Amino acid sequence: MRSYAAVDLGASSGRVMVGRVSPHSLELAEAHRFVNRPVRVPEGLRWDVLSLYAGVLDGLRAAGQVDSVGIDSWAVDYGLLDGDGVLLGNPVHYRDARTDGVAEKVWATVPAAELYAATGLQYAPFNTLYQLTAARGTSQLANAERLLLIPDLLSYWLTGEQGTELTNASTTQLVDPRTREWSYDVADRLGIDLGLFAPLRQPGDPAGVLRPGVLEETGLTGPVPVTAVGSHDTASAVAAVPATGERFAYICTGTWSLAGLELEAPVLTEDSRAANFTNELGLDGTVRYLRNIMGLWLLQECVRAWGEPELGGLLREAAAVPALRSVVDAGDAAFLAPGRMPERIAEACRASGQPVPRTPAEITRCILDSLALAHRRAVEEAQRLADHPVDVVHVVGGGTRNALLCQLTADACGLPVVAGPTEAAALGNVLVQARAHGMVGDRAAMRRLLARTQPLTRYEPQGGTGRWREAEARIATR
Ligand code: ADP
Ligand code: LRH
Repeated sequence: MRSYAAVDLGASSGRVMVGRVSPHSLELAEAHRFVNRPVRVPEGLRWDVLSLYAGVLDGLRAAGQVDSVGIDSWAVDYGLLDGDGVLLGNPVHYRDARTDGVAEKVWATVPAAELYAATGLQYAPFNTLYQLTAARGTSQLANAERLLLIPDLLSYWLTGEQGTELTNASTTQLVDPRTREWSYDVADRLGIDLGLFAPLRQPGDPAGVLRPGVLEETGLTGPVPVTAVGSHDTASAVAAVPATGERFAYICTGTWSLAGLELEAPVLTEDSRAANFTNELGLDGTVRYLRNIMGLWLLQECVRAWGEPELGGLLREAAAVPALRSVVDAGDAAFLAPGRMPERIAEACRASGQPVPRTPAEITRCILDSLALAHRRAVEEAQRLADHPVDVVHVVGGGTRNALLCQLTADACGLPVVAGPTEAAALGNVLVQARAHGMVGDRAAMRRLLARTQPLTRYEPQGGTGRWREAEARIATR
């Protein structure tokens, strides 16, 4: 039996979990959880990365002695360091408005179709490539000598060693998914200096040991190795999908819904680009072929606007609201920015000629129906575009605690949903460390261990998919 600490930072909360692993058992316990609250300063929306790092240290202290530490977080964002290795300002939040209108400038140099063929990434305004283009000419970027993605930045603070973990690097839109190396041509044409990035490292690679100062602050006894994991939280979550065969789709539900397939090779066709599917990199040469859907962010923002009512009660009321009265396009980037979410959802319903949801219960129902509809669409289109049929949809992440969403997703997809684990990213993080240290076997063995040890709930599809197809027709685009 060995213990591994998984630092997992989501957009809404961070946690340090401890996984106890043997070849036949897997237990996960929460050592510490803390809010991740972005801060709006005069220049825009920023991550409070120092408070996140403090949460990591508190978590490691609470975790106690472990055999290794791994870090994963949300994708695309980064910190810039000067020549002395000192952080230059607070990392910019991917929902910041600085990337508004930037894509068109990029496409004037590298047309969108060429960019997709080279990087396989779906268009999202916040891909690191667009963020770096938006940052051009700022004194911060001019003074930067190193760029570290968020998990790599925290790993650097813990160990003093720098690297760029591959799964998260693939979300920058600067990596070629065929070679799994930097896309030198794209970077060159856009004037992006790849020398800013530390060398690539793979999930499972050693990433240093905790510094003496960190050992002192956390009360741990060294040496404690840090191990690179799938440092993109979605890569870790997909690694922890408890699938028992090949014919499965997954939906990682949290702040975002990431819905798609695990493939052996990228799909870089024009149809795939038009459908806005992404080819992010996963473990062991796999590709995470998926679509980003706004996810429970829509509900988080409404709940914030309503003064944080209790979620359980709200979901019970939403379950009693008639189904599919109004739906919005939960893939629409118009919902990306924070603020006025109940009003924006009502406006979208009005604009598409549907009844306008008014009460919190009605708006919540509209969000959950819309998410299930977007899940259906992504699962169906991914199968067609990748020619990879599935028999089951695995739902993992915080959304597994929302039984109504899981049932609606099964109904909309017309497929059984297997929900769980809830802390999939942390489990994927733990298992990649365990594998690197020889405690578990290959990816299939990791999944068998998950399927055997983790509580899972099965939802059978009900009611036929006809009414979902009808609702789909009400919203013009994805
Ligand atoms: P992230 O990692 O992106 O921060 P999580 O995977 O932690 O997100 O999921 C957070 C979401 O899980 C919340 O926005 C909420 O909608 C859902 N959730 C959390 N707890 C519950 C609960 N008790 N009942 C229903 N849904 C829940
Ligand atoms: C989910 C996630 C997702 C990214 C988004 C920025 O936490 O990593 O995969 O697209 O955050």
